[in-house]
Amino acid sequence: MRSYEKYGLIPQPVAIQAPVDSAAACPLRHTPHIRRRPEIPGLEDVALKSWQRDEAYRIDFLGTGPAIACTTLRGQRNAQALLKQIVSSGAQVQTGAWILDYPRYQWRGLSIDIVRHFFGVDTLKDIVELMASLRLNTLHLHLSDDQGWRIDIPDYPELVAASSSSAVGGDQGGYVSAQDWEELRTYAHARGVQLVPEVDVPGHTNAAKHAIVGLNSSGEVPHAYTGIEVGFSSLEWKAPQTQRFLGVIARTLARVSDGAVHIGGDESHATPEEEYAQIVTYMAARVRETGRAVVAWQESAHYLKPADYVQVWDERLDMTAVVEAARRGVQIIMSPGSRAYLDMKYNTEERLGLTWMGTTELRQSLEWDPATLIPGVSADAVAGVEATVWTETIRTPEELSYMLLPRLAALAEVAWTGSGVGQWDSFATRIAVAARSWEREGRRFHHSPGVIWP
Ligand code: TNX
Repeated sequence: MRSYEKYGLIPQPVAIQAPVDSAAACPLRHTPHIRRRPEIPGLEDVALKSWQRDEAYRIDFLGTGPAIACTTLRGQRNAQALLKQIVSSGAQVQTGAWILDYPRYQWRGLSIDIVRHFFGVDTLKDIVELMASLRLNTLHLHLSDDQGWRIDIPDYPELVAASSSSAVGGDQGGYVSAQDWEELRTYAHARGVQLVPEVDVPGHTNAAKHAIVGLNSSGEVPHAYTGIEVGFSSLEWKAPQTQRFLGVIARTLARVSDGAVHIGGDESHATPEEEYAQIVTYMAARVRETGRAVVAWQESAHYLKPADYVQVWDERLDMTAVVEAARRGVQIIMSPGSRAYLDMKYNTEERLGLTWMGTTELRQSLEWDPATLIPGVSADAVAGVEATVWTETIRTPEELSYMLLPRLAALAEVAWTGSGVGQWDSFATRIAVAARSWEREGRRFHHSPGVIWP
């Protein structure tokens, strides 16, 4: 075990200097001394992007306690999250030690499907806490799908009235009110996590069409849906309410977003190509008008503009449009199904999860490099990494935790350090220490092979 591995740091910081063991221990429980300054000692000559400098920090372990140097509150929060991991590990740090750190990718996310099964603000807050501990900064919430509608839209009260109570398998639904959202947002901001709301169009819209007659050109609404098929529903460009609906959704989500609005665009197998282009183009334009950034799944890559984001999820599909988008200046978020889909089963024996991308153990979530995943997409075009969890089979907060952990920690390591290739041995040692904190916090996690769990 290398000396720093006993601290259970995840993600691994850029540089750690540990002095000889004979030095006196730093009193870790002293409130850290925090200094904001224009330059962080040790990073003066490192070429960093301005957002990286904002997130960077240095911790010196002194005889008087830890001292944090950072340029912004973001850096300070990152430092505090790391200090918390050290303290929870129970290990000592000698005076004279220091840590210098900054992230490789700016977008370090987790997306949660709260439609197939509903998870409310208390569960989401708990996940925000977990994210902050892993220095993740983006919580993307999937708020609409065939099975339900999960956010109150004041201009269309019928959405939650008619479509929020349903969920997969006839289970209980729910929705997030404006007040719930603000509560979650305040909580997330205090921990450095931004919220990205998603309403998925033009597919995955059975619940919207069930609630709003005017989204159906036939004038008849479809039945509520509680199965787990995908790709059968579609908005219709010519239906009387479609354009108004898209505009209202774009404006409402822009108001509750922290910078980006996700418009979906995936698996629209029931949408004719021409209508797909009309709807995605129209919706993206409505979002851009609000000043928010557009995010969409990879199928819509062809319709996105520079400064939009495209989220890659099925690396088996043809990547031509994604590569072209990246060349135009569209930023890429990497959520490859075989690595980042935390609803895939760990192994074939598991009760929970799906297998359309195979099974995914911890090591597979770790050992990949977003910069080389898609030939033709340059490292500079990659904005970051997002883990996703879809909840067709996941019904309780305990089950959700079990699917997230330990794999979310591997994705956080990739997003922060840039690549998990070659990191397994070190990671496996560190995660065994980190898992002791999860146990204390009552978080359920899967005991992936290759780790000596507590
Ligand atoms: C694909 S990923 C979907 C979701 C499913 C998920 C299940 C994506 C953009 N669409 O609708 O829930 O697979 O793993």
